[in-house]
Amino acid sequence: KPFKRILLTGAAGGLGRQLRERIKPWADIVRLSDLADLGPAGEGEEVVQCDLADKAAVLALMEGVDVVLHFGGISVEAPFDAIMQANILGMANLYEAIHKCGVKRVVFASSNHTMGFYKTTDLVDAEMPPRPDGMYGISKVFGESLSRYYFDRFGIETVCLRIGSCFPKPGSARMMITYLSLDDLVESLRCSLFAARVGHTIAFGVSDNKAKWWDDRHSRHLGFVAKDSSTQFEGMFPFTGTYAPEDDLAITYQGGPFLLTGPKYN
Ligand code: NAI
Ligand code: 15L
Repeated sequence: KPFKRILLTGAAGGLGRQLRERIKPWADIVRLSDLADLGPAGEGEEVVQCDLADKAAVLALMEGVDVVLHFGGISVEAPFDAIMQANILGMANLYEAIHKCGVKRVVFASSNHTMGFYKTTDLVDAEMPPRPDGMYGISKVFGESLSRYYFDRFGIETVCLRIGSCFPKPGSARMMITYLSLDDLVESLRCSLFAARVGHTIAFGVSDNKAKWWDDRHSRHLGFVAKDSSTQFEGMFPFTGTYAPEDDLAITYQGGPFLLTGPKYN
């Protein structure tokens, strides 16, 4: 197999549980990690339960790892304290361990919420300045910036995949635009891990949906071509013509409902 050991963080999460089997062809051993229980290790698996905010535990977690798929952390808007531990301190711990252990490449599950304050009429690309839509989006911008530094300073390659909405089906009219199928996610991870050279790349993780907010011109070297589209779910979200006034922000900006939470500083 191409890699000896691949580390998947966030392996007990919605995406991690799906990826657990799908990434097995890529490495002799898949090391799965999460704060939450992962059940027993299956064949070709190692299971390590740990908190990303625990520096010593994260260093031990990285021992013997070739490549990392970093999906662990807080995945929605939340009080800043929680985001700070998992997504900011956790990210710093992760990259320090990656550097110390000689890991060559990382795929970081970033988010469309790094750009959530662009308007739904904008076409966004990876070279436009980040405009996060809350503490969660800000923490992902931190992760993108941190990984950029580790590439510039130490040559550790990272693909920051700004995932749209990766769920079995779109859950709203907005997600018809942001939908990423699981198969397309797996393919974008495969491309990110196996492309000859990725340097520090910011890419958008989105299927080939009819309406588009994101332009992938700066990540074509990954070779990712989406095969799926949200059109298969067309008709699920007919426009009713009426919105409550408090929904205005959610309609005007790409971050949608994340705009309505407001900063959760505490
Ligand atoms: P999820 O919330 O289901 O999974 C995240 C996992 O991280 C959980 O199992 C949780 O226990 C773990 N975690 C949280 N704090 C931790 C800590 N301090 N230490 C160790 N583990 C911790 O989220 P989901 O949907 O599976 O997303 C995975 C990743 O992809 C997240 O980083 C999320 O921000 C990102 N993403 C997901 C999108 C989606 O559409 N599902 C869209 C954009 C980004
Ligand atoms: C994200 O970043 C979240 O992790 C996910 O739960 C969805 O809310 C997604 O963005 C989205 O924008 O739909």
